[in-house]
This record gives sequence, structure tokens and C-alpha cells, in this order.
Amino acid sequence: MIKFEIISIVLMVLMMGCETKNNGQAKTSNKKRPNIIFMMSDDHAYQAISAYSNHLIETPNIDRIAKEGMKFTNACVTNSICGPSRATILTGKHCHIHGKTDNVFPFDEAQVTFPQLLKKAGYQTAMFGKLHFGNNPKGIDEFKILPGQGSYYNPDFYTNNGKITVEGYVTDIITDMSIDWLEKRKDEEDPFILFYLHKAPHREWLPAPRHFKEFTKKSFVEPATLFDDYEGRGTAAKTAEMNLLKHMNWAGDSKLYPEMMAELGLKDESGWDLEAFEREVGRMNEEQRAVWDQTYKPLLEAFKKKYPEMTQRELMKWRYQRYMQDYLGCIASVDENVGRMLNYLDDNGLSDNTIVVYTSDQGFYLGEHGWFDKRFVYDESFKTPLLVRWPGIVEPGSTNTQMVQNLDFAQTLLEAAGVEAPDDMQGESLMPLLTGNDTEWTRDAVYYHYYEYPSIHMVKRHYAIITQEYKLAHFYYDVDEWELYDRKKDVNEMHNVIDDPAYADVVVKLKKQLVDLRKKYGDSSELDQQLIDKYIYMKENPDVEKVPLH
Ligand code: SGN
Ligand code: CA
Repeated sequence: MIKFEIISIVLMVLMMGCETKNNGQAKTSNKKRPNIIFMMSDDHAYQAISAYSNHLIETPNIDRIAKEGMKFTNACVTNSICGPSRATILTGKHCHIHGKTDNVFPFDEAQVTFPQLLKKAGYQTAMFGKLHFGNNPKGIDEFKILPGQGSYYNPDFYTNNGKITVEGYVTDIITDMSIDWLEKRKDEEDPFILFYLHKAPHREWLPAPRHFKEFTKKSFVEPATLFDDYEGRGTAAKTAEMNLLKHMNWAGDSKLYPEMMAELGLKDESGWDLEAFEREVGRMNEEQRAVWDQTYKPLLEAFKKKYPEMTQRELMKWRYQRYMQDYLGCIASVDENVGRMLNYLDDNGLSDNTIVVYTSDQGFYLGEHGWFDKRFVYDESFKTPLLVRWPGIVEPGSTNTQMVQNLDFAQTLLEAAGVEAPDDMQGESLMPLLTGNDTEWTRDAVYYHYYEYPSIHMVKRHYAIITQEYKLAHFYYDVDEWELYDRKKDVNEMHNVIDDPAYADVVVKLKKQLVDLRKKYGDSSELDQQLIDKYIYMKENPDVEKVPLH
């Protein structure tokens, strides 16, 4: 195993080969600096990657990154929602610092992002796929990004030269764009960072037409907690609106045709169920729509017949299977396309000097606790997949159990590129772990803070401290409730032991540690209150100019 010190020496030697460009800016000699491909999917649960568990699907291509690199089994996010997670990844800061605390607040454009620093150091930079905020990512030479959530079929993209629409399936298209860019820069000497960012498998989980048939025929094992009644948990779990039976859309999510909904007397209470169906299925071209109808119509007709007789329990089971068929169908395309990308690297002699990262912007519930979506600090959404391949540096087939966060990516990749990270970044470089020097890693707890409430799915605001053994969370708005989970004894997090006398000492210790962590990262109750006031104000005044937090 190569020692961290040796890497530092190698990086220093590389840095010593600095040339001075005409504009006086230092530029490092690029020969050996690693390329980086940062692969990220949107809402990809680790439960749906066979390197983590193969009870749902085989993902041989994503698994290749684990086999040839390192699998992190305790990687997590600081805030389990899209925009905030991405802003944290790019800045290496907690949400209350970079301003993107939720999908509503704007990102503070004055913040420095790590691709800007890589670009300054001579890296070529590109981004293709979903970003979810802004239409002009900072420090990126070439981009094609989806507007907001983007579309699965025939999607639009913002590019350096205006908006385009591309015919086809989004996961394939993002890969085509990424490979085209690699191909175009083939003979260039400078190293690169490529952000390869999938929209899939985000709600409403629409697979590529080539996967409709296979996946709608499959049935999947149910999670142990599918019928969770939230006893033994706090108010937040009981009032969240992400239950498969109660809160999924019929047309938008389960793909019932709008006319079938009408025939069955199912109402579109929220007003966005039929809109969601139209937004996605309505976007298909004739050919895509024909394959859709051939596959989905018979199966939904069969459901329509059975529906009047079905019990609530049977309906829950049906909705779970329908959900998994589409969600995992999306994963099949992601996996195939990751395979295409890895093959491209092999075929073009790029694999050896390219760091490949595979992750998701957060985890996701695949029926655990009866849920879909994310947001909570409970494991399925708090944890996220993380696989890293770096030939010659990371030991193939290794596993790491340390608590690492999306907060750490910026500093890690800057260090890998030999670029100094700014002092105000709040993560820690994963380099000691990647090089097998775990003894240099001292972190024993991580900090989490979720803000987006009241909003879709109604998950209450909470912050938390998480160690390998425990998770202590404070739901502080609307309620004032604490929850404690014993992560070793209660892996499904079904028992809040906050009032159990056996844990009294643990509670005292963790509360103190949590105060220290909040102080360390610059978070406070005053700031929590300011953010609540501002959020409510923005919700009540949707036309008000969105002013960055800092
Ligand atoms: C949409 C989804 C939600 C999801 C948010 C945020 N509804 O609003 O289910 O939680 O995005 O997701 S949908 O009907 O429009 O699909 S995030 O990944 O972008 O944060
Ligand atoms: Ca997401």
C-alpha cells in the first residue's frame, strides 16, 4: 500500500515542475496529475447497487468501480436533498454557510467552488447532466445541464451557447455528451475533471423504453419495514408525507393512465398528479409512446380490474412492486452507461491515470419504513453510496467503514490534484483513507442539518450528530423533540431510546458533543431562527427577489 507521505512527495515534485504562463499565473506541469471523473446519480439508494447488496438488482458496471477501488460503507450527506447536497459538494461547506439550505433558497454565487480552483490550476473542466441550480456552473469550461429537475425523454439542456433539446433517453444522452467531450479533448495534455451527473433515478422514475418489458415483469423482495406504523418514533416520522400507500401519485408515480384514475374514482387531490404524468409521459415521441403503451397498458388494465377488491395491504404491496419496477429499470440504464464510460476509459488508455468517483446526491427510501423520498437523517437517506477507483493509489477491492461525508469531496479532489484547499472549507480530505492510512483519520462524529419545511413531503427541520454507535437528532421546529437511535443494536432505527434510562449517560455526552460540533461549523439557534423567518417570508412572497443568504 502506498503511503500518504509518498503521495505528498510525488505531488510536491509535480508541483515543482511549475511553469509560469504569460499572464504570470502559475500553472503546474500537467503530465502526471490525475484526471477525475465525478459520477453522480440523483437519488440512487445504496440498496440498489449490488456492490452494497444484491437483493434488488445486479449492477455489474458500477460494481467494477468497487472491485477495482474502494467501497465506503458509511458515506453520508450533511443534508439529504438535492440542491443543498450539490452545493456542499462543490464548496466543501455546510449548507448554512453556502446558503443553499433547501431547494428553495438560492446558492450564494460569491462562494468559491472547487472546480474553479482546479481550472485555475490548469485543469480542463466539464459538466453534463443534472445540477439543479443555476444555468451557468462556476469554473466549468463546457457544460450541458438540465434545467431544474430535467426530463427523462427528449430532454432540454442549457449549454454555453443557449438551450437545446436532444431526442432520446436522458441517461444515454448525458453519457454521449460526456464521451463526446472526452473524445474532443483526446490529444490535449492538461488533466481534466468531468462531472458526469445523471438525472436518473429521480422521481418519477421513468426507465428507458428498452427496459420497460423486462422490469415490469419482475417482482422484488419487500423490505422488513414496509408496513411500519411509526410506533416508537417521534412526531416527524408520523407526519411525514412520503408513504407509498398514502402519498404516492397514481398517474405520476404508479403510471396509471389519467382516464383509468377517473374510471376508478381516484382523485388528484394535490393537483400535480396528472400534471406530473403529462410532464413526463406526455413528452415521449410516437415511437417511445408506442412501446410504453404496449407494456404499461395491459399491466395497468389488469390492476384496474383487481382494484375494487384489493385490501389496503395488497394495494401497498402492489404500489411497492410498481415503484421498484420503474426505479430499478432506471438503475439498469445508469449501470449500462457507467459501463460504457469505463470501457471508453479503458479503450483510450485513460483508466490508469483517472480517479473515478461514483456517488449519489443522497440516499433514498426503497419502501423502508413504508417510504419513498429522502430528507430524514435515518440511514437510508442519510447514507449515500461512495465508490472510488484510483489505480496505483487505492487498493482494489478494499472497503472503508469510516464516517465520510459529501462535505469532504472538494478537499479530497483538490489534494489529489495537488491544489491547496482554502482554509474556510469545512470537510476533511479522504486521502489518508484512500491510501490505507486510517490511523491518520481522527473524525468520530458528523453533523447533519435538514431545513426544507414546510414543503413537499413535510419532513420537519432537524439537526443531528451521528457517530458509529449512535444517532442523536433534534426536531426543533413545530415540535421540540429529541430522538436517539442505537445504530449497532437497532439497525432499522425502529426504537427511539431517548427516554430509556440505560442511555441517560449517552444522551448527556452526545448533547454536549453536538453543541461543540454546531459551534465548530458555525451553526446556531439564532441562525436556525433567521432561516425559518426567511423561508416563511420567501414562501409567502414567491415573487420576491431571491437574495443569497450571505
Ligand atoms: C420533486 C419531487 C419530490 C422530491 C423533490 C426534491 N416531486 O419535487 O418528490 O422530493 O423533487 O428532489 S415530483 O413529483 O416533482 O417528482 S431533489 O432530488 O431534487 O431534491
Ligand atoms: Ca436527489
